[in-house]
Amino acid sequence: MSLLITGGTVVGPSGSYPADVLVEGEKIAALFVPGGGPDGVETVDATGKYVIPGGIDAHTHMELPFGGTNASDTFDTGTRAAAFGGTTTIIDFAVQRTGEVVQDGLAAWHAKAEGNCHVDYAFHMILGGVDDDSLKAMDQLVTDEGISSFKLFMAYPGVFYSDDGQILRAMQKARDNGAMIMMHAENGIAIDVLVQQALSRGETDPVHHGLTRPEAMEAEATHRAIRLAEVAQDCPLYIVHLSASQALEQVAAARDAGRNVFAETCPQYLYLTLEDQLGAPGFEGAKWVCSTPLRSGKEHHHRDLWKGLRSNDLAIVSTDHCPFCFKDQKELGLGDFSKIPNGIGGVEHRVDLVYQGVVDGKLSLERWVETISTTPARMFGLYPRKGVIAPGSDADIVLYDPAGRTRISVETHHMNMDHSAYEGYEIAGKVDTVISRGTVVVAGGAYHGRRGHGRYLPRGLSSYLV
Ligand code: DUC
Ligand code: ZN
Ligand code: ZN
Repeated sequence: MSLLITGGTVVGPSGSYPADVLVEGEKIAALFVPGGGPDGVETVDATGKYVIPGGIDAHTHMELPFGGTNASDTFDTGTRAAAFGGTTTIIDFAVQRTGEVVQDGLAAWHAKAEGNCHVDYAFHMILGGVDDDSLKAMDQLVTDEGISSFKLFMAYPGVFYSDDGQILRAMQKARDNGAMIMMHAENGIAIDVLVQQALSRGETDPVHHGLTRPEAMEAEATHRAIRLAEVAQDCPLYIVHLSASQALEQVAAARDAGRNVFAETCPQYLYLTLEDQLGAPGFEGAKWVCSTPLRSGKEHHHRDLWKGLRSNDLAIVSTDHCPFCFKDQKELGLGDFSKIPNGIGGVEHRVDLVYQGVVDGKLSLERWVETISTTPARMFGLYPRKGVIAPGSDADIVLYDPAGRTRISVETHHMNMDHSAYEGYEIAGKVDTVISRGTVVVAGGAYHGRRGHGRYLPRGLSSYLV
């Protein structure tokens, strides 16, 4: 089936220009000067709208077992919500639990996702234990399974934690096979001491989650990860969910020195604060317990992160979508903040929230598209199949209406959560139409997609490898 998108402005990292876009089957077939496309083809009128490549959320956790419960979005509910928000690809984290065979963890993730996704999906692999077997498995995943990135944790001792020796070994392996090491950079051993000390003083409210994970612990771990990657002959390193100015300084210094170091941030660190959300009265702040934590609005983190996005020291905005309901899930931590499951849901709102940065003059239109779609595709081996409006690419296309408005609320969102981290936020723009591999899945606020439409995407190596 053919579809001609007419009258819109195509936006990509290198510029914006009026063009009509012809979709044939699942692919983009051609771009035309306005009015230059074929006759007799079904058309979609994009007059006044931006025509952008579908969003790619490179960091989600559907159904993640965490803190005695599971993230509340399934691949079904989470990818449907993603589609509503203009995200047509997710890269979720398959998990190898400590002691488990890596390939078994991967098979379990495929079983959760297969046949359930509304948009395309790929996997990174969390290594819960680096040993001879998992190091060998890294090669097999890169070569045979289309998984070219591995997440390690400097946080969560006893759960996902890797020590420095394990991290170094995994980095050396990645240097050899071309994979990317993704790092949760917080000093979990020291943080656990601070947590126990706070609890013993009777400091049990959610805000203490943030206060016991200070900026210095993120900056120190970020620095350590960068130096370990240097020892591993400049293994490609990607810092996930970067939240703090001093951690950003470490990344910027490494990049200035020409190092193979990249980083992402998330909307929660661009908009929400330790005082206003995590510090909400009573137990309310539990909604915003995530790690890394929200940072103080009295410091300069938020401003610095926007600047980092402009300067490319921050390459990507992902969500770290890891939703838990307040009732029964966040409530596991009543009376003890350390038992609150860590995570915020936002897969539906990333495209809008970063667009608001364009409206606010913090980001260019082109950089918006780059940080939410093109760079994630390049960073994680999906380009040019994804992340660009160009002939031959998958027809994952969003028509975005700059004259529209979006009000974020639990009443209207599609994620499986009983609250919204962004309740009441108003965005001066709106996702209008969403096309996934040539199929219109969202139009006029209505859903036309289906569970099972989304396919697994084996990935190649990062385009940014040096
Ligand atoms: N951080 C979170 O907030 N949730 C899941 C895992 C993580 O690292
Ligand atoms: Zn993490
Ligand atoms: Zn995460």
